[in-house]
Amino acid sequence: MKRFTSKSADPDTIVDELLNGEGAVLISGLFSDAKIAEARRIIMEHSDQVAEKVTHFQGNAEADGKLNLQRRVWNLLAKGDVFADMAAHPVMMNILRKFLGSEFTMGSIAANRLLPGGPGQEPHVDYPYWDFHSPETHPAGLNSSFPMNAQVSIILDPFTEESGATAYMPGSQRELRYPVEEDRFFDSCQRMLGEPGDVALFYGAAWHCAMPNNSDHDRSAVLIQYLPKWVKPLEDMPAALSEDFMNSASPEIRQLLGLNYPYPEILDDAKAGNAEGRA
Ligand SMILES: O=C(O)CCC(=O)C(=O)O
Ligand SMILES: [Fe+2]
Repeated sequence: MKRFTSKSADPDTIVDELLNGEGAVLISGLFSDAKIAEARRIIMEHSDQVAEKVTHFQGNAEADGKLNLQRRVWNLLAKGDVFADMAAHPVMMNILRKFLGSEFTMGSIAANRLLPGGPGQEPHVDYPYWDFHSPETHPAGLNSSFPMNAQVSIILDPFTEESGATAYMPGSQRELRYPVEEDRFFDSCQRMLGEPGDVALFYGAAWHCAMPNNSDHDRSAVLIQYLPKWVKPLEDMPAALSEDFMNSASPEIRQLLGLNYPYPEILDDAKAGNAEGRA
């Protein structure tokens, strides 16, 4: 995986690497120790007792009785100001404007915490491609020549081979399909290794998955899903956030919440029209 710093993170170079290269890059040192500690503290607090609803990519956890060792915390914008800072980091915003179009949005911001002993996930592609088990439910001719997703993992604990750093298959983003047995994903995958404060940025059409955590420490990351403006988001964040939050949101956060592109809209209210007509 090519590694960049906030200084060397040239958007054109990174966009080319995501589309035509490996499909994933690492940008180091984007977040201070204090920010990472704050984010981590909140996530641990929200996941210490019990995980919020886990909805996807649990590998064999259920069969192995290990469901409780992969925990999600959803709707992070509602859980601390630090997450709005993370979501709208200017270095990331610059790259994502080039990759997804200048009015890109955020479809989800959640944490994935793998406890020691936590199982990995099955290799997969991310939303909106994640139900590509049934390609016929998507439009004819759809391919990955342009991106409908960018994934950011903000690393909160050391991501090592042992702790379950995300695995990925370089170049697989160009295929737009799920891996099959013959792809031998686990034999040829690489790992997104990094330190707290680093960011792994990848095109979610690339095959990837969390790996088992065989270390003696937690392995947590903030996972952010970014989308072009016209892709329906995964989380309904505007509905899940308080009025106060919405009223004081920065222009960047308003864009990320999709408020600059508020469709569907009612352009002719049939019900009101009928009522008037009858009156
Ligand atoms: O936590 C990880 O390493 C990856 C998580 C992931 O890919 C997902 O949940 O979609
Ligand atoms: Fe994923």
